[in-house]
Amino acid sequence: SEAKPKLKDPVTVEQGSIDKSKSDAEAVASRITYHAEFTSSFSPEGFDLPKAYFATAQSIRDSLIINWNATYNMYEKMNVKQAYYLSMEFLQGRALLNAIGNLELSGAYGEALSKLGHKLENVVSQEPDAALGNGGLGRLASCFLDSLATLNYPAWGYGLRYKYGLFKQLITKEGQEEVAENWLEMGNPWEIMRNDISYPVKFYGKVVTGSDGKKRWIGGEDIVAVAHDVPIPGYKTKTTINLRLWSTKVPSADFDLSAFNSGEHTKACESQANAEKICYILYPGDDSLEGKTLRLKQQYTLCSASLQDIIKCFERRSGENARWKEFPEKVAVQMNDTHPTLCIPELMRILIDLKGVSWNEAWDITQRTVAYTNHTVLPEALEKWSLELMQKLLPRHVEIIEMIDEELINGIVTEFGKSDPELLEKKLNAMRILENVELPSSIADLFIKPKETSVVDTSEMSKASDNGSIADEEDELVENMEKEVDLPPIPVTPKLVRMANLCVVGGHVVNGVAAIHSEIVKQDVFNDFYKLWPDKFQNKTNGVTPRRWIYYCNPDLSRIITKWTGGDDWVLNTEKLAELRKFADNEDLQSEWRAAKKINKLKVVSLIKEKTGYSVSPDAMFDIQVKRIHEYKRQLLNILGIVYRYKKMKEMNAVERKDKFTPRVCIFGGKAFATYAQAKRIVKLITDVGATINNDSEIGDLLKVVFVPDYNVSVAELLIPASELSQHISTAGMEASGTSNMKFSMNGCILIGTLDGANVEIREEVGEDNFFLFGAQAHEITGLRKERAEGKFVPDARFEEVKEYVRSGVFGPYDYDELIGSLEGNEGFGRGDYFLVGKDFPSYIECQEKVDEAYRDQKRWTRMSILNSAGSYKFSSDRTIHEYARDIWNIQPLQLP
Ligand code: B1H
Repeated sequence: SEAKPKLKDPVTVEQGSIDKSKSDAEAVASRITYHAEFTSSFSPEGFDLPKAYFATAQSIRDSLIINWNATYNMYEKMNVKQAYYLSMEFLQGRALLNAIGNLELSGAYGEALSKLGHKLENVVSQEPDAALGNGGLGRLASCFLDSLATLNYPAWGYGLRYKYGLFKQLITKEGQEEVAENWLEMGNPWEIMRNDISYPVKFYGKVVTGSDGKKRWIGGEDIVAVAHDVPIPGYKTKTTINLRLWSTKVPSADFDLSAFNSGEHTKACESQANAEKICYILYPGDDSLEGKTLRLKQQYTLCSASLQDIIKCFERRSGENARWKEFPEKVAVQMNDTHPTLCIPELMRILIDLKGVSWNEAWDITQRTVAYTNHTVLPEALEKWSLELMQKLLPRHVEIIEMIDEELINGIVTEFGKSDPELLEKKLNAMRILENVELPSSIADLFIKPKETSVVDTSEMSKASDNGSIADEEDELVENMEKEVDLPPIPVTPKLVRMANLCVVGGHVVNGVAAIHSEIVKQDVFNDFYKLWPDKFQNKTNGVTPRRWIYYCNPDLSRIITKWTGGDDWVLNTEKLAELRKFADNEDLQSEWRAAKKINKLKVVSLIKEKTGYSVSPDAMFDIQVKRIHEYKRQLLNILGIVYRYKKMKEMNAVERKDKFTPRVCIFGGKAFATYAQAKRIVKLITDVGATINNDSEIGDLLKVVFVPDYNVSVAELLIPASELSQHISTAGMEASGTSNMKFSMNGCILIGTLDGANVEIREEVGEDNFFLFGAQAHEITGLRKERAEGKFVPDARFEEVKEYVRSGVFGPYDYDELIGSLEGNEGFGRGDYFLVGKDFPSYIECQEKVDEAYRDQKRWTRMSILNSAGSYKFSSDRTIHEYARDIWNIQPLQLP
């Protein structure tokens, strides 16, 4: 009985994880069959692939739970400072192969499954992608979790458990269609639902002041957020950190039993449905007031539940010694973009209203705890919430935000004095958190106002309009104008909360995500703040995990790297990749390198056949652009370049064509936001161009154009290893960083791109000769737009020719006027070629000619390819995470013995 563990003893890592000495295929197989029988949600007979996937995942989950518990217990005991990464998006992709690999059990699992009649790779591909994100921002969060666990940093992620992942994209004759992605339909073997970890979250209601002078937020709508934990295993370490995702429900007492019994079923279920829909989908459409309200509820749920959890943990770990001013010594909260900005007023509210901390101390604690990462400088993407909506939904938070704004105003007045009212007004307008909200009269009196005649900015209005108040004001405006023709226009000025300004003011660090982007953040977007608080601003160039993005997705290349760098330690120390440089011209390495690429290309040939029906040649150059479809990312430039190429081919005879052009398969992938009409037209054009070119027997394998539907992490894991050229061609200054550029480069793909985002640093690292550069630079863009607006821009004849060709109907009857028209004229945003496709077109197609030439010399190309992998080591998210840990969070690694 001595040897038997008592029930209350926690299972140790040694007891629970698969013991290395016994981790042979048999031990693994017996675990899998155990789960197939006892924890499976499948019928008893048979062991087909879906069941094999679940049983396999559950068997590895056991090991993850053991390691999770051990890691958690260590953090509890050691009470070290922990970082919390709050994000509306986590684009995790599949987990099984990653978990098996990180626990170094690939061999055992491969063998065990083959004994059970399956191939590991087939089992792995059963897993649906966890697509709780839409693009780079969410995938970055997932790469960060991988690095945090691998590097043994005490850290957790917090997000929402969306019932439906990012929509599934169908490509039909009409273009893109969206279908709900029910990723949880078959159950999710990775999550552990914590029924005992839930927090109340409140909306609406009102603020009252008690007899003690304390504010209390009462009434309103109450929901509950419930924790679901997803273990995140590090690579070759026991550290297993946590991604805690919240789902929402009503407090159980809220079910209206009597309404249900009296037949009012819908009414009885209403509050349930209301609460649950918060976690239905990521980024619900927000054109309606309901949509906006739901998005704000999502953001607040994430912030409130996570902070309550973090605070509870702080109190528990600190015990009786808990002192609030030490909170920032135990907790670092990172806000992934502005979506979790409500952390700031929520932490203030909890500290002041619930914990009795004074305003000044709460402000000091909040500022020292939170930090903000900016991911975009596009003005329309910098979130602004209607003050009116926020006031209704979160009345106490608005009081706090108003206080913060007032203190900021006072600070600005102190800083700049009252002697130059014009300068002061400029600063206040740029820096205030509240927009279009009156200044305190003592300050407003400084400015003698000329009569208001400001023009209404309709684009801003459509984003900011919330509950019809703007429409009402507009109606009133029209009515007034009809009555009295001479009336000056009444300014329509919705009151707004600028979330980014709140983040800059409320956090201790603001960081951009690539060197050039961080400069734009400092010199342009937040320049007034930068001048005031230069030390607050930092750069943290993004990175990607080399585990998922080379080691697991490209096993053939990985074996070669391991062989030529003398071991597999490059997976943890990517600097070792640089050792490939000295072999860049070695013929043996070159031929192995090309063979690996060929194997990966063959996989993509099958993928393309399966998903699109098109047959493509594995001997042609694979030229890939995969990312969200957006005008600034300029898929339009790419497809117009292809159209130009096709037109030139058609003008030549077969011999000339073969002489001039290198055979290419041009691959596109990416989703357009469901309501982004222009992006959807771009998808339609790509597929129409593909349909014409791919069926043109004269052209054959010289040019193919395919749109791979439903681009996601798993599709990326196939495409990136097979890529030879990839396109990162955004209008300079508009792509904050990009992260696929890093993944492509690591996998020996050569980039064609503008000097934008992380391209700038990639080019520096891999060498100018190994990067195809074209296009205008960021500092020229404003001037170029001005030149256009003044009608001084003369488009290149080749650009005119290509637009005309599309309009001529060669690619089908679809009316492309609105798309092509956006590249013409001289007007505002999205029109008058705002993204400068026409300006960059000549340098782009000339650069593509250089690509053709380089590819013809396969030795030269392979050298460039090797030098890309070798030079990509800086872009490991391990490097990025070390920098965040050191410069922002001040956390130290802590490893299980
Ligand atoms: C990035 C977003 C984003 N920046 C709002 N901003 C969204 C903002 O639907 N929304 O509300 C969705 C996404 N995503 C990306 O972040 C940048 O464009 C990339 O350049 C960058 O690499 C990535 C990670 O930093």
